[in-house]
Amino acid sequence: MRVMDEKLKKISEKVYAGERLSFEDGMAILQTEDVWTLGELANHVRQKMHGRVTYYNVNRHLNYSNVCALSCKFCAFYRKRGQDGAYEYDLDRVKKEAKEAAEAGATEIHIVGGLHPYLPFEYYTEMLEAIRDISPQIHIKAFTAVEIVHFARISKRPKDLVGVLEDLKAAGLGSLPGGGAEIFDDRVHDEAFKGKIRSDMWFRVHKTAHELGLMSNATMLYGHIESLEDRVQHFMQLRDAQDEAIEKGHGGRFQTIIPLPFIPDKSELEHLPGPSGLDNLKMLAASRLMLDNFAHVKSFWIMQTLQLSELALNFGVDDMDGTVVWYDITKVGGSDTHQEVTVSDLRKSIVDAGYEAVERDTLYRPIERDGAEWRLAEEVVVS
Ligand code: V47
Repeated sequence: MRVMDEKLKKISEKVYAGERLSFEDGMAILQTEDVWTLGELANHVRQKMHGRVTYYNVNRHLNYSNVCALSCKFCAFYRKRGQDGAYEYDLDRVKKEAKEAAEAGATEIHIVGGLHPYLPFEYYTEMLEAIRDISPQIHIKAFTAVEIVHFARISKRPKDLVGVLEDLKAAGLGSLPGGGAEIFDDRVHDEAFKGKIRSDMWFRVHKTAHELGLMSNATMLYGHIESLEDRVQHFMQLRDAQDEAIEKGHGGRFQTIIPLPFIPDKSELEHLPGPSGLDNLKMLAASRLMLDNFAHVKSFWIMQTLQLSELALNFGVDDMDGTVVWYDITKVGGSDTHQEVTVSDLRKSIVDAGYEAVERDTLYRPIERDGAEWRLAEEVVVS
């Protein structure tokens, strides 16, 4: 027989009363073995916010280079220049990828790369301009906070984040992805990703973007050397920053939290086991419960698996992202987490789980699609 965790009883009262949860509540959530009650609570919030709707999008990832000045222990992607497997795309390759994405009906290109030591700032603005010229309709979600800080350095204005973001925006940047947040804790930072920006800079970049009216996302990389306290602290800091963004009312804010389970293979932390499936479910549910001011919780199925993502729709998740193309099979470039899915597989997964599949653009506006042609659903109603 199922026994309800006593600590979840108090949390349950708060959740049903719509009250904000505390740090201690966050700890109880991550420590509980009563995963079913946790799921019910996260699902209650999810249903209140989104009903049966589950979002997905048709996007392409563009990893322009894996050459990186940093050597983060958790990362299996980076290479040093000249090392076996190191690559960087020239503009022609970027254009080819953009053309393919547009022809495949993608609504978004998600761009991330390493901190390349030699490419000039113009490489990045030209990349954005080239994509915008090929398809003005595609939303460009690009560059993690650490890349933005790198651009400020290479364009010799280390303190001028506004200038850098304005230049990128003028060239076609639509929003910032949530990567590079890892875990907002200095001990973990110094041990696992020393050299990368600390949390204060990550937040400064996102706050600056929000002030310029740009939306952004947030991630948490968990299941490596961090503690449960670190995870809850990470939630609290994100929630505070989102309160501030909403209060300031500049228009920009965090849209989505994407908890990322650490995948140990081929990283310097390969000896660690990585999180379990249960841990992943708990983190998705905890994200929904702790981040009451975030509209969306995304299960990045490429890291979570499609099967777990399907189950997670009952644990607080309302969004399934991934590199999906409407008719085609596609792959994530440059990593060992290669998986393939068609849009119909993804939709089937959502419908089989009892939910309504809604295609969205990057800003969570519903899409009307006819093959590779698409437009915003509101536009259809208006015209
Ligand atoms: O920043 C690196 C993480 C991130 C590993 O904003 C790893 O919509 C697991 O941020 N195991 C990139 N994770 C991915 C990312 C993302 C993905 C999907 C959607 C969005 C969004 C953002 O992946 C990196 C880093 O935090 N990462 N190495 C690893 N071994």
